[in-house]
Amino acid sequence: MSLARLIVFGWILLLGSCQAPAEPAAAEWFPYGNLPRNKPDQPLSAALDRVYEGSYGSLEVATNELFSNFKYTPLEGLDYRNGDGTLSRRDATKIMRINGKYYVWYTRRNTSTPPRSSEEANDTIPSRDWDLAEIWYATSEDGFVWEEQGVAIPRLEKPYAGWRSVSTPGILFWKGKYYLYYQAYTKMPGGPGTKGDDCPVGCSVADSPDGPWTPSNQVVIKNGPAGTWDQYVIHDPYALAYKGKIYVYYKGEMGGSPKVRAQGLAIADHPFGPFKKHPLNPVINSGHETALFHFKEGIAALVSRDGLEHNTIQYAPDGVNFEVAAISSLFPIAPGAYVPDAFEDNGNGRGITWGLCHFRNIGLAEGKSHSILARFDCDLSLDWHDPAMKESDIFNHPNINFQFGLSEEQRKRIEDRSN
Ligand code: AAL
Repeated sequence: MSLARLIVFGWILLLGSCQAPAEPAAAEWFPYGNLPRNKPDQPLSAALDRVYEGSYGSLEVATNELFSNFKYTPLEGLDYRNGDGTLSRRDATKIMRINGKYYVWYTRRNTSTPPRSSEEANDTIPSRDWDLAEIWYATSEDGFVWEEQGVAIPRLEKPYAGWRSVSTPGILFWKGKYYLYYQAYTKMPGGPGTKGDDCPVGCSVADSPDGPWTPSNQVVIKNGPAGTWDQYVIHDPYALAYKGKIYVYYKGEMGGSPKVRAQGLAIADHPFGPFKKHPLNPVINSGHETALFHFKEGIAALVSRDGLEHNTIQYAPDGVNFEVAAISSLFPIAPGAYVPDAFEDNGNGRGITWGLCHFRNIGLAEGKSHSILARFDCDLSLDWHDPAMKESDIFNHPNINFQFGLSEEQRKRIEDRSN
């Protein structure tokens, strides 16, 4: 090619690169209407490509079985002493239906005072809402009206883990027996010599959901070795039967401010262990108290509160490699879902439609901090379709947003910046 032709060709390329790309031919436009379920055979942007390459399954949230919004209902039947902060219930387990009744276990704190600072706390004054706590349980005919039945796991005797407090239970039904996992404190949460909320996990067994419960008197899921991501905290033990084994998902905390939290997985053949932590831990990069449930051949997770992928519903076809399947809002905090097939392990998980959650720090400003249990409903089920649960654009009164206003310091900084 002569120099002259090279110069002309170069100008054409240069001008071409400065011009907007040519409009696609009609055949290449992204199709309208039936919201293609299968990836169109044409160039796609990253945003459209991940619709088909990720776990979304479809561009349309209304047909995404793992998308739902959440509706809330106050529970009847549980007293909180007019919210004086001495009685708190939180961190509900998965719900089980046994002999025609729903069962749930939860952290119950009944102390002479509401939680105080770690400096003021002692053997009778709690340092946190879940300090000096026990595991209690309640039953219900309909999931709305609940009747508290009594203590399931009292604090253990010294020196066993759990003598300071037992909290945040997880329920497992395995080979005809019931197992309760729980955070087993030997140190005051947030107290001296801790990183803030250090504890391992203990476990107790019963032949009946009404007890009596016998503790294993051993730590069943140990903190990781020094320098590892879960060296201080093994929280929120959540057990499912999967692939013929016991899968316990749990939360670890990795320092940082606010703390970086992630979810790990420990697997065992027996409820008391030994548990082997998965080599790919952490398996979820966000979340706090995370509810999981069988879905098709895999495991789905409600990932709320913390982290890059908070307020997402995630799915792992193998129970280990989770991908974001949907994003939602107004997530339930510390969800304990009713998971009818939690212990069936049949490779055909059907999903969930409701559960209990909690609202925390109620009365905090008045020095009466406590938590209450509540009910959430959703449509994350393959056997149910409620279009009202499939709307992503929820409307809330502006006063809700105005409650989350600027602090005085932020407002001043903004005004100073604009002056
Ligand atoms: C909960 C859970 C664990 C934490 C505290 C009580 O929501 O994450 O149990 O330790 O908060």
